[in-house]
Order: sequence, then structure tokens, then C-alpha cells
Amino acid sequence: MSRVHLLLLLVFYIPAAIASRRNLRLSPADIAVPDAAAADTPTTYFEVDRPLRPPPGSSGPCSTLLLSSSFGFTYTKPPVTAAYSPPDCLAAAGGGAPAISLAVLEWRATCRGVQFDRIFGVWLGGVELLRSCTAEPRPNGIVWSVSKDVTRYASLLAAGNSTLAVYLGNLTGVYHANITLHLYFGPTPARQPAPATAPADIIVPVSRSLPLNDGLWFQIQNATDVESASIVLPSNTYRAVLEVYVSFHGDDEFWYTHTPDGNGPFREVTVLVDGDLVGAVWPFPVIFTGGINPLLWRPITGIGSFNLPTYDIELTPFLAKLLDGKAHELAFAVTNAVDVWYVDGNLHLWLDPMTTATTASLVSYDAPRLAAVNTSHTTASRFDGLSERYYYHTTASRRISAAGWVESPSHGRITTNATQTFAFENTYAFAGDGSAETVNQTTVADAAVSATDLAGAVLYSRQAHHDFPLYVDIEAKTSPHAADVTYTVAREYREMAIAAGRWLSSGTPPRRYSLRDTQSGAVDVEMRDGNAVSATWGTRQTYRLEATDGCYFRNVTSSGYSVASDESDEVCSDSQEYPAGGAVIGALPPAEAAAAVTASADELVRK
Ligand SMILES: *[C@@H]1O[C@H](CO)[C@@H](O)[C@H](O)[C@H]1NC(C)=O
Ligand SMILES: *[C@@H]1O[C@H](CO)[C@@H](O)[C@H](O)[C@H]1NC(C)=O
Ligand SMILES: *[C@@H]1O[C@H](CO)[C@@H](O)[C@H](O)[C@H]1NC(C)=O
Ligand SMILES: *[C@@H]1O[C@H](CO)[C@@H](O)[C@H](O)[C@H]1NC(C)=O
Ligand SMILES: *[C@@H]1O[C@H](CO)[C@@H](O)[C@H](O)[C@H]1NC(C)=O
Ligand SMILES: *[C@@H]1O[C@H](CO)[C@@H](O)[C@H](O)[C@H]1NC(C)=O
Ligand SMILES: *[C@@H]1O[C@H](CO)[C@@H](O)[C@H](O)[C@H]1NC(C)=O
Ligand SMILES: CC(=O)N[C@H]1CO[C@H](CO)[C@@H](O)[C@@H]1O
Repeated sequence: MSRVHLLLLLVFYIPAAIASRRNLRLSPADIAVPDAAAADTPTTYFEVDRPLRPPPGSSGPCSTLLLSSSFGFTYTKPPVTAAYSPPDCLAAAGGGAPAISLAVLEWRATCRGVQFDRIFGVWLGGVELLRSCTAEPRPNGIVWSVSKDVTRYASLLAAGNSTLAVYLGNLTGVYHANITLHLYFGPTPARQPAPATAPADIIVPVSRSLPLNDGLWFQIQNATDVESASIVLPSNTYRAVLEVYVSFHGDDEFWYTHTPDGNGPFREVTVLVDGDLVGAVWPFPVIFTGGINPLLWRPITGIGSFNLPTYDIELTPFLAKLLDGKAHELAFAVTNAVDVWYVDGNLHLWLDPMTTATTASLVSYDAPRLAAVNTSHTTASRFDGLSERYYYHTTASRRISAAGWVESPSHGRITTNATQTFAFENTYAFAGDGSAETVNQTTVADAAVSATDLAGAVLYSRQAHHDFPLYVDIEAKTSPHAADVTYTVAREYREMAIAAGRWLSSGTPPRRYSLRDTQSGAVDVEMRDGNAVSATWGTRQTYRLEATDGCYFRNVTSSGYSVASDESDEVCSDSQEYPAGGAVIGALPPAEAAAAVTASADELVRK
């Protein structure tokens, strides 16, 4: 029996009792036939993202190759490392983090042959700089690159000698990769950065330390697994933000398809300080390059797959707990987790050089229990009187709110109030004969932070809204020796934020950021006698960013491996919505966000 046939049986025969897991992965061999008409030159894969532009008047780039390596035989081995020292041009530009106006980390790699997608991470001094997934190679090779804005790590890049570590566990092919740092320097003289809104003064890693095998991330294997690092904060800290990196693999790669007889489809990463919940991450469902059907991600890869999103949690209200000069446990857990989640974090800290110790107090803290509900039911004989349909509906919501003050000589007494609110809705349905399955999900995350002085004047405030609708549909039409399987995926990464306050340069309008990144794709696979004989596929992505620091629009469509249409510009049309002062507006309830995405998927399938 061929692998494809085995796969079809897995897809088509789904007894309800074990209905929690479906095979949403095809091996490279399963798509070898449709992929056989290979090009003679390497194919370029890409993720749609904004081009990175240095602020006007900047000089550079000054480019430094940090690491060049071939990743073969690397699975469960120690990460590849290289000694890092700040590039000479940084010292020439005045040294120190404030000289850097833009820092870009570029990963560029080639691979050929047959290889599953692999997750990898890049760390500098234990601080994660990039989490990414490799592209899946074709017989004649592929090439791809990722450029990430790493300006927020400026203090680390300038700090001194350190170790760069890259973990990429290869299984069958060799990846040749280069990592280059491009630095741009601000117009002279480097302006005095506004407190707390410029890159942090130091970054404390919340990850595993070298030497080790595997990545520096923690591996969270189940719902009771809690992984932590012991951290000590400088006692003159006046602001703390935890940046969290998250990816999900193995049995939880498609967590949104789990049914309540397994662990259900709801997941959240919780962050604990000495055992108390201080924040949460409700992640964007990144689909890796081998996910659902690998052809869907060629050549336009899935949103966030080459540059995984990270999530910020304001920890300033909790500084009272952390500023005693003693070690504290910063821990991660994943609600309902199944093996395995890779999670770690970077603690960004702002220090007051005028003192050796700030003082702080927690004013209020409110974190009601997670509200979560699963329901399920079965409907017999929908169209044909033969097939039963199983439906699962899950909702969840959470709020975490804390306020606290920090007093320091430079800034006086600052009261910070931080609130996170979340909502989640998932509908999962499948036909008992395996001929259809559908995921219709959305996650909404709102975060509000405000820092005020003793007189009540706003030093800094930020409201952010995230919306992650996801729709996946797999439909199979079978006859005795043939099958036609259609995979459809539609989703959106929506982010809106508005920031204001005295800590932003005075006189400038509030900083606004609005991104709508929508992707929909479909692949149609024709099977005969259990073998895939042909496949057609296409993807459309529209990316619309409007922000105070620049705009970008791109509309790209692919058909098979070719780009069918591609238009882009950097004109600001000011047509986006933003959260307005105080409250977040435009907060699409989960149901409406999911409906918007499924409407675009319907259009795609009909076409
Ligand atoms: C990496 O850099 C080396 C030296 O510049 C170059 O020969 C090689 O082609 C590069 N590899 C990739 C994957 O870009
Ligand atoms: C940092 O590394 C460079 C290059 O290896 C070396 O020349 C320099 O002495 C090191 N500096 C310190 C402070 O260790
Ligand atoms: C959960 O994972 C941890 C860490 O691997 C392990 O020690 C523990 O036994 C697991 N618990 C269950 C219930 O499987
Ligand atoms: C759904 O059911 C599972 C398994 O009983 C449970 O672990 C989970 O907490 C429930 N709720 C959600 C929202 O997933
Ligand atoms: C913090 O902000 C939340 C939401 O805006 C509000 O309900 C709460 O009263 C504030 N807490 C304090 C101590 O100001
Ligand atoms: C994107 O391009 C396609 C194909 O050219 C076109 O039909 C569609 O209207 C465009 N969408 C936007 C938002 O410009
Ligand atoms: C997806 O879910 C939303 C919210 O429950 C609903 O309005 C929409 O019709 C659903 N789409 C499909 C195709 O089921
Ligand atoms: C552990 C593992 O599978 N390593 C593979 C890495 O890539 C080389 C080259 O293809 C293989 O020979 C190794 O088996």
C-alpha cells in the first residue's frame, strides 16, 4: 500500500471515538508526483511582509556576516554557535545602542532534495532574536530569506562579546544558511531616546542555557508541565516588558482541530511569577510550510511561518515583587497542551541610572479564572442519509488586570495599569465517513497599558487589538478508484494599536499602527488508485499596513509555483481604523471576524 493510500485511509476513516486527531500533514513523498514537473533553477519562496526602511537621514547599512553554516546531522545535537562581538562600525558611529536607528537580522538559506519543514531559533546571549520555520525544498533546490527588524535588541547588539546560537534540527536534507546583521545609524547626534519607549536598557533571557542539545526554548509537553527560569532583576528597574516566543509542534501542531474527547481546541500560554498568573498569550495559529497541504505554501509561505510573531506582556505593575534583589521564578505553562510547545521569553528592562534602587508597590490585581466551554453534538444523515456529522463548539475568555507604581529619581512616581482581555471561539465539524472536515475559529486579544505620573498626566499609553480568524476546510469526493480532495485555508492577522503620552516625542501625533494581512489559498489534488496524479493550487494575499512610521500595501496572487499578479506600494491612504482614546474600538467580536474570513474562503472555493 502506498503512503498516499495509507494517508487517504487515515483521512477518510474516522471513528468518532478517536475523532480528536486528523492527519493534516503530507510527507514530501506524498506530493512528489504533482511536484515532479520541477524547474531547472531553484525556486524562491517568500513571506509577504513590509520592507524595512531606516528612518530618514540614517547612514548604512553596515553589514556583518555573523554565521555561515550547513545544518546536517543536527537533530537533538547542540546548537551551532559563533562568537559575537559588536561590529566595528557601531563603535565608529559612537557606540552604544542609541546610535542604532535600524537593525535588521537577515537569514538566507538554500536546500535541495527531500526534507520536512523544520523549526529553528536564533539566540544571542540566550535572548531569542528569531523563531522561524524552514521552507520545504524541491528536487532542484530552493532559496529563501527572512529579514527581521531587531532594533528592539539594540542594547544587546551593542553590549559586548557574546555567543550567537542557532538550533535547526535537520532530518534528511542539508540547509546552507547565512545570518547577516545590517546596522543603520541615526543622523548625528543620536537623539536622547524617550524614556521607556526606546529599546530597553538591558534584556534578560528567560530560556534554557547553553551548553545543551536542542534549542534554548523550553519544551512544554502537557497541560501540567510548568517550565521556568530563575531571574534576578537590577534593583533600579522602572519598567519591565516580557516578550514571548511560541511555536507548537508534534501532536499539538494543529491544536485547533482537537475535540473535547482529547484536550479540546483551546490553548493559551500562561506566564507566572513565583506561581502567580501575570499574563497570557493566545497565539496566532501559524501554519508551518508542511502544514495541511505543503503545496498551499509554495511559493507564498503562510503568515508568520518564516518570522513567527512574538507577544508582549507588560510586567511593570508586578515590579514590587521582583525588585528585592533576590531570584524569582518566571514560568510558562500551556493550558490543555499536548506534546509539544516550544516557549521562551525575553525580559526587556528599563533602568534609572540616577539610582541604585527604585521602590515599587502593587496597587491592584484581578485575574478571574479562565471561562471556557465545550459543547458537541452529532447530526445524522445530512444530505445523503449515509454520513453522520459531528460538531464541536468551544468558547473561552479571560481578563488579567494589574496596576502598580514605581518610584525613581528621574521619573518620580509612575503608576502603570495593564489589562489583557481575550476571547476565543472555535467550531470544528467533520463527516463520519471522513469526506469533510472544517475548522472555523477566531481569537481576539486586547491589551491596554497606561503609565501616569503623580499629577495624573499620561506619560505613556497604548491600546492594542489583535484578531486572528482562521478557516480550514477539507472536502473529498470519492468514486471506487479515484478521489478529488480540496483543501481550503483562509485567515487573517489583524493588529491595530495606538500609543500616546509625554514619553513619545512631544508634538508628534499619537503613534498609530494598523495591519490587515489576509491570506486565502486552495489546493485541489486528484488521486487515482491511491496515488496523487495531479494537483492545482493558488494563493492570494493582501497586506495593508498603515502606521505613523510608514505604510505598505501588497496584493499578490500565485498559481502553482508562479506568481500570477503582484502589486505593491508604500503610499499612505489613511483609510484604516484605529482604537480610539481610552477604549479599543473596532474590536470585532469573534463571530464577526470569523464570518469575514469565511466569506472570502467561500468566494475562493466557488471560483
Ligand atoms: C553564504 O555566504 C557565503 C560567503 O559570502 C557565500 O559563498 C554563500 O553562497 C552564502 N550562502 C547563502 C545560502 O547565501
Ligand atoms: C571581544 O572579542 C573580540 C574578537 O574576538 C576580541 O578581540 C576582544 O578582545 C573581545 N573583548 C572582550 C572585552 O573580551
Ligand atoms: C507532563 O510533562 C512533564 C515534563 O515532561 C512530566 O514530568 C509529567 O510526568 C507529565 N505529566 C503527565 C500527566 O503526563
Ligand atoms: C474542553 O474539554 C477538554 C477535555 O475535557 C478540557 O481539558 C478543556 O478545558 C475544555 N475547555 C476548553 C475551552 O478547551
Ligand atoms: C486599570 O484599567 C482598567 C481598565 O481600563 C480599569 O478598569 C481599572 O479600574 C484600572 N485600575 C486602576 C487601579 O486604575
Ligand atoms: C488583488 O489583485 C487581484 C488580481 O489582480 C484583484 O482581482 C483584486 O481586486 C486585488 N485586490 C485588492 C484589494 O486590490
Ligand atoms: C464561521 O463562524 C462564524 C461565527 O460563528 C459564522 O458566522 C460563520 O458563518 C462561520 N462560517 C462557516 C463557513 O461556517
Ligand atoms: C539526524 C538526521 O536525520 N540527520 C540528517 C541531516 O542531513 C544529512 C544530509 O542529508 C543526513 O545524512 C542526516 O541523516
